[in-house]
Amino acid sequence: MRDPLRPFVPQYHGLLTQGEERYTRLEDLLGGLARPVIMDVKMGVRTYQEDEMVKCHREPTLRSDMYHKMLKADPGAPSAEEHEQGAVTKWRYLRWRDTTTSTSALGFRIEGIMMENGSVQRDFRKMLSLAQVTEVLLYFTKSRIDILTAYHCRLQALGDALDTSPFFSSHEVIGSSLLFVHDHSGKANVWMIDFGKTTPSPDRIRHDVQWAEGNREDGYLIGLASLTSSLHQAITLASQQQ
Ligand code: I3P
Repeated sequence: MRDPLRPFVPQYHGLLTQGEERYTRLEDLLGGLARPVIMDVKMGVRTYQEDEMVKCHREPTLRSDMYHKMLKADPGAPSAEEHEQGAVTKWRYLRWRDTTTSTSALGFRIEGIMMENGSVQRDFRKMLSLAQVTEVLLYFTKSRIDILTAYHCRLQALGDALDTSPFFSSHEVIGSSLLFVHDHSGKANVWMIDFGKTTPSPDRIRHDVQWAEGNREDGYLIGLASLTSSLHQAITLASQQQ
């Protein structure tokens, strides 16, 4: 891959076959980090593909597991009909997740954080505003300006690479994450991961406009701009605190 995005994705080390199973070998993104602190941020203004929406309208498949996840988070979220059938379609669930988190409004959502003691937090549904995200970033980095600055620089470099990447302009990038990793020594990096729902597009994708049915836009750059701005705010606040 000669694309400018190459330094931002894990290196590919080929396929490995063990018995009946085939594995893809990828670079260990946590290599060289002592007790890493990790944050997964799902990018874009939507996390479902247009095809998933079309399929749901044509031949809806009901998912009771997703109904129960929805019910647990907000008993009032399912409609009367969904309560009756005890299930929702996947598209309905993914859309609900997008509109009740910062995905639709900010173009990204924090999916989970693992701190250096191994504790994992996954419930960031109430983090809807940029100010709330900034608070999470300060918590995640323990307000360390060196780490926040390293992340900010890396996101700026990613933005430059995305601007010139032929891969990016020709693909719809859905459900992909940015993985933030650092440790107490101050090593910090950001990687693009999860391309399971990234598909080639016949038309050029801008990534910086809202999605409308048929335009295939994912809003990835809307999310990157919000995230970069939140990091900038975090650096300002951390500097004032010290
Ligand atoms: C899951 C999340 C995943 C999705 C998965 C959902 O919901 O949206 O991205 O997998 O679908 O259950 P949550 O994070 O709220 O638990 P895909 O990205 O592959 O669609 P699945 O259950 O069909 O795997």
